[in-house]
Amino acid sequence: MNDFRDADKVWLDLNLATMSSAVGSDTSSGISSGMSSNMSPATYGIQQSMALAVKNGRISAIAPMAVVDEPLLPTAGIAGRGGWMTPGLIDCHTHLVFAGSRAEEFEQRLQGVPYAQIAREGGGILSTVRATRAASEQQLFDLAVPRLQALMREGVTTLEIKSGYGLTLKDELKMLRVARRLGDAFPVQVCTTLLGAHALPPEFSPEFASELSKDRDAYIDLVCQQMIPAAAEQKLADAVDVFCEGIGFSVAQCDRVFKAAQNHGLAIKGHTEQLSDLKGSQLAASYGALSVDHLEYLDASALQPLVENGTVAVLLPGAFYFLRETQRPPIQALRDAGIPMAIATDFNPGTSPLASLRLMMNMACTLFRLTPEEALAGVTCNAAQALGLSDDTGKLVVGAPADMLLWDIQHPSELAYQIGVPMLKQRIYQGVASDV
Ligand code: DI6
Ligand code: FE
Repeated sequence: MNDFRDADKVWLDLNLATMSSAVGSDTSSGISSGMSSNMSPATYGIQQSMALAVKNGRISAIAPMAVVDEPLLPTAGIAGRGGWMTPGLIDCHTHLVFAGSRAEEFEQRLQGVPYAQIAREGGGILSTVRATRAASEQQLFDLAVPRLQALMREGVTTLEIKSGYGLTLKDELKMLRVARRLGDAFPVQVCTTLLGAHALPPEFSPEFASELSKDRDAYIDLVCQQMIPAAAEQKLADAVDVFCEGIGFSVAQCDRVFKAAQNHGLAIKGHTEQLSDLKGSQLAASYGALSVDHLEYLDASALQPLVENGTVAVLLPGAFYFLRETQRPPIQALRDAGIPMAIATDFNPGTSPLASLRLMMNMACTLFRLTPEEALAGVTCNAAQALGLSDDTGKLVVGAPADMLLWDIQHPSELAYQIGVPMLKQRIYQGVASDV
């Protein structure tokens, strides 16, 4: 009871979806316990009729209402009552900072021009690169704010933001500084990722010289010798990512990027197997990658490196949907192998202009056949793991960061079910609540 009396804030009469014993949250079980990710029917780590206390930005106590002596609590300390509480939502893969629009490209694609062809012809990612290079740091910040606010209004308390539309040392660092500033300016945690190896910038393109592969390697030199050291030294990046793809970079080039990232103490992530099976996921996992992302073309028989290295599979159903892909990630194989699955928006102007993590939960269920419980784990505890955050992040457990959401719902399965109707009552970041 003292934990509650001494707390900064207390919430009463809660139903908790703690996610602490939810599907996919036990990553220690590995491949041998193939049932681990799917055996408990929709538990969400539920605890009903509970009280929860917060002190110094962390969850300090969780107890049944029956043992909390309410008259002894200071009235001013009671921050909320009733409803369902979940961990704050974590969007572990976004390209939130960019300038320009790709609406015309959307029209082109609807007329049948493939994404890869648009990219090869200098559109796609490179059109966003041109607009992002031309934009000032302040302009990029201002453009990103409404996107960030849209995610926050839905309950996002942590998100990752990648660079990758600058592709020069100066412009990549500019993007990362904007990402850091967003985290300083708003009540949200921002993790930053350097994605210098996103596309070959025009000045390295074959028209400027004779041999394609030589140009790509020269650009990878720039990523490894200048961007990664500078981003690490200026503490602008927490992780390094690559686009391992025919229209991106080869496995050998990604290998060089990962080595440089490792040498500079940065975490590793990969856009892998989105459009073809180059085996980038296995490479990234061999470097102990936090996550491999997309995975539509991942070979279901090659998951052992992910299991051995505790690499999270990040599913991006928005990009799958927006590109009207038909090849699905090997969900059942990932589930059988006990590989934690996270879900993210991949918010970006080309393949996923969709700033709704709850819509992604819905799509993960409808398009990829995840359960609503797996979807919630995918945007809480498993997304935290994909960002290398502490083990208790993304869960309602004592000691965890007090990033929490209070919902007006009957059951947590509603979070993946109903989209567009406001259900969030309170968003709590580091123990501080704001009404939504
Ligand atoms: N895969 C994606 O889905 C995004 N980047 C990547 O490597 C798309 C980026 C874009 O089209 O602007
Ligand atoms: Fe992406």
